[in-house]
Amino acid sequence: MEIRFPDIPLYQGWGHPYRVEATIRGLELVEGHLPPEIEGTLLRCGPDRQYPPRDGSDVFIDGEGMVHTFRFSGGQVDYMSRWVRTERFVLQEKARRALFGRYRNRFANDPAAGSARNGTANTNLVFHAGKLLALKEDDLPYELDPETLETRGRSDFGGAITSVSLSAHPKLDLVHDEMLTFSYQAKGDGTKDIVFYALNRDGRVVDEIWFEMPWPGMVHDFAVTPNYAVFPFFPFITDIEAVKRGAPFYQWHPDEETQVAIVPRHGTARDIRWFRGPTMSAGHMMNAYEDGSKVHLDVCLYDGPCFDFFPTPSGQSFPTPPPILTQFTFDLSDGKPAYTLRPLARIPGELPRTDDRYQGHGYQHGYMVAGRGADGSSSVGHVDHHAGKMECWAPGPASAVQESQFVPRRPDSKEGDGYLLTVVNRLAENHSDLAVLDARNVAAGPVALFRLPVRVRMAFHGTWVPAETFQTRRYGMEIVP
Ligand code: V55
Ligand code: FE
Repeated sequence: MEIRFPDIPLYQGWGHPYRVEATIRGLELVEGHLPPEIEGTLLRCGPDRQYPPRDGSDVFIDGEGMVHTFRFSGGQVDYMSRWVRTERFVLQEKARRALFGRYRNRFANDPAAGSARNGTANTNLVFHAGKLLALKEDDLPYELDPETLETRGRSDFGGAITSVSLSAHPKLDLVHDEMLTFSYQAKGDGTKDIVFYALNRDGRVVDEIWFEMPWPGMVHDFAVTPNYAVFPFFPFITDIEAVKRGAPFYQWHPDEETQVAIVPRHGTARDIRWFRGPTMSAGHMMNAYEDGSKVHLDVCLYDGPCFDFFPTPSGQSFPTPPPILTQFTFDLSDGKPAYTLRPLARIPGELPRTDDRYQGHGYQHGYMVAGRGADGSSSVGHVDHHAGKMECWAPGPASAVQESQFVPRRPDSKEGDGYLLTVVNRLAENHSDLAVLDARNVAAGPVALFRLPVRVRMAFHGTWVPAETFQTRRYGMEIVP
């Protein structure tokens, strides 16, 4: 069987499948100096096609999970990339070809895929309760060896998780070592079930709230505050009968409103408050926090469908302007189901992050991938919510940044006092760099810049694990008032 990737826009230039597992001991430093207090590992995850897709088409959220690690130790940075050996990957490796159909469509699988799960582990990583997990929202996590990145197998936390999948956007409470997460379509493809989980530092489920979504939807991300879990439902809806006939896994329903569930974390499904508003969509939340009787939720919000490859049931797709960081405000005191919207930035941005210690709390600093030039370039954006200002660092022509990771200078540093670690894609030169920015002065550009001889294909999300945390299994971080 010949291996020939189709000539589709997704695979042109930087997007071409890379399929390289690399090991580089000691990246080359080309600018500045590495601050010695950065000790730990940046882990990132993204898709990379193992074999040409079965029907010649692909979407950027599919493809086998490739994990990238940057280990900062003793003044040097080691890089490693490894595919996650999912059930799907291993079967395809033996067959030497793709066996799985279109994105999440198990009805389009080769019979040789049998009853194996579609999960690609291609979206994010989390280290919790001593486990390093690679995540994709349509399957349970895959546990990896933190040292070698060898795949240990799928994990349901020893039977504690009974949903069929777990979100790729868990939130970690870095002070109390809790993981807050959820599963949607939690009883199988096309089901309306959703469940919120809180797992303690030992990986035991301490809160579990099941409820029903308004429809069998896509819930890519959520947000938490000390008292609430916030779930927005945008109308990307699964019609499993249409999927059987070959339709995309989701269809966009412009006639449905946005609905938001505010779930009391320690309450029951009966206590959920529902809100409604105009049809919009989003993948990613920057943060949420409480303010008296109000809950604020900051979202990279699209005025339309954020994916053009999930058209309406009649096959219509819409061009959607780029996302604007926008605050939803829910007032829990007045009993009304409406929310308000307020833009927080003028420059479009995606892949929002914060100083992770402040997830769920009032916060000043946010970080995003900002803007997008005609040549595919983009910038690191720093939003200062208190000053109402945004500053950017552009890495230069034909250079795009990936999602930034904040690293606090010390576990008890003030909010935003630390560094941003950002992979920079040199689109014309076909390699990547790793930039280390002072998070208090993003516009000044990197304090250290490392050059990789290889490219780091677009990864979605990642996490930072301090060197000690791999040993102690504790983050031991503090929130400074
Ligand atoms: C999203 C991303 C996914 C996915 C479903 O950004 C939704 C939204 C990276 O994979 O499978
Ligand atoms: Fe995501």
